[in-house]
Amino acid sequence: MRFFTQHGKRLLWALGLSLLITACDDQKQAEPQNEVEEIQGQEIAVLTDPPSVPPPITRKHATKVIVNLEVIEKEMQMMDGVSYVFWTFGGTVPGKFIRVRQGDFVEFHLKNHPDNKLPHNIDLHAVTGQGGGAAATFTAPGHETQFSFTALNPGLYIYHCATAPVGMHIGNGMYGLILVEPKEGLPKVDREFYVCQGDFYTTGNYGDAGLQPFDMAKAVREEPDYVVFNGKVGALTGANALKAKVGEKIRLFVGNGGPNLVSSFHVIGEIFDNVYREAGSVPDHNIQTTLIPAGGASITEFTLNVPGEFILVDHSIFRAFNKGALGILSTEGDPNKLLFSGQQDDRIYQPEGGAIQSMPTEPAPEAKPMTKEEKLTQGKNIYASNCQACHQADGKGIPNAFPPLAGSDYFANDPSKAIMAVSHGLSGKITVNGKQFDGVMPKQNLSDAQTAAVITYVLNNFGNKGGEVNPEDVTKLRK
Ligand code: HEC
Ligand SMILES: [Cu+2]
Repeated sequence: MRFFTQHGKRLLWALGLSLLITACDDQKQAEPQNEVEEIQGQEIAVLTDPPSVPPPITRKHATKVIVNLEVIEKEMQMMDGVSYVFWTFGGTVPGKFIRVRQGDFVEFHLKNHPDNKLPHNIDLHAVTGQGGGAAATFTAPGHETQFSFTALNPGLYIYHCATAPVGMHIGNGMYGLILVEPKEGLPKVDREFYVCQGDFYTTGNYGDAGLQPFDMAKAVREEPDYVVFNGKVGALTGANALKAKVGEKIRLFVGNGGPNLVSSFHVIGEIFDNVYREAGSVPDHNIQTTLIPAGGASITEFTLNVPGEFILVDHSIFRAFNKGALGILSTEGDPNKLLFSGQQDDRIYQPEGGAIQSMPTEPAPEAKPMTKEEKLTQGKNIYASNCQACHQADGKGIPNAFPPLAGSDYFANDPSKAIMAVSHGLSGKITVNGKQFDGVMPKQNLSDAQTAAVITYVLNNFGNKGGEVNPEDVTKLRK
């Protein structure tokens, strides 16, 4: 009896084990394969500065790859006129782009330049192992450390410094991307670019000139002064814009170093044909905006069908237009009017019809000449609904954007200049009260009587010196 029970137990145990083994087998099939390949030969990794990417890997086998990365603490521009002491992997923000193949055996050397003041290390998200290599690479200034790992999982991974205070090391620019290409490689494209977003915290506000120290309190509150692509306001605009041609297939390797913000990455005027969301292995299609976590990445691909200046933004849009998260992909080539026409028409739109805007019993205001009093009352309303959004309720405008109408010397001695601005629009460099403006004021779709009213209102308010404009004055200038 005793024997039978024991035997039965053993039988059950064996059955359970074999079930477990079968289950494991099934699981193995469903999960990505990452068994270790035989290593053949060795090479030194080609590392590139943003926005360049090392060439695609054509090898069909795993190899030993030696990566030499040097930490450099150095002063660079955060924006023209604003400098900052960045801590970098390789002298740039983001750091050098590293490209290896799945299965590669990576021998990693981290060098901390002797002129640096602090110890640093590296946590590569591509590493399976303690701290992503952080403790293994803790490196004092003037030292070099080494560790190795096998790149098991393909994907695009952030690497960053993980030396305490970690937020400060990342916040000073210590991050970059490492691509582990799948064994079969990535589909061929015409151009690849390296873009990485980061948020920065300075004692001064956005644009305050000079050398700006890191502001720990702002970083803890997650209130960045700068949110930028590739370490600087304008790193990807003007002469630094990314360049491509119509018909080309583009791949963007986009990372987000943080330290705090999540990016809503978008390219204005493009739709991503493929997005490897969070840099996973299977692409989604037809994506407009993709979220990139802090400490994460995304691969986006699209074909350029028409020429234009395609604008890369974090679609948390104040970051783009007020904190720097804006880049340009400048695309040359022949237009295709069928795919995109550009503006084809601009005409007056009056849903109620031009004449029905007054009570039928009263004569239309434009027919009966307005008294100055009437102009002031009507002008006030026109100002509130047509001008105030830009020139502000107090007429003082917004520095560097919208010039003041209050005490403006631009039209003080010649109200026709104000009439011209409203009836024709105004653009290009102008000086108002000693300040230069270079904006665009759209032409205002107002009738001659309405224009006369609003300018009379402006002339008699905001500390201006008075006067009156008649519809005929506008009619004359309108031509
Ligand atoms: C969309 C924003 C916008 C709106 C709306 C707008 N303006 Fe302007 N305005 C501007 C800009 C920008 C300039 C400067 C253009 C330049 O730099 O060449 C300007 C310049 C002017 C100027 C000459 C410069 C100065 O300060 O004296 C006058 C006068 C003026 N606007 C009046 C008006 C009036 C009146 C209205 C409403 C009927 C109006 N604007 C509506 C943006 C706007
Ligand atoms: Cu560091």
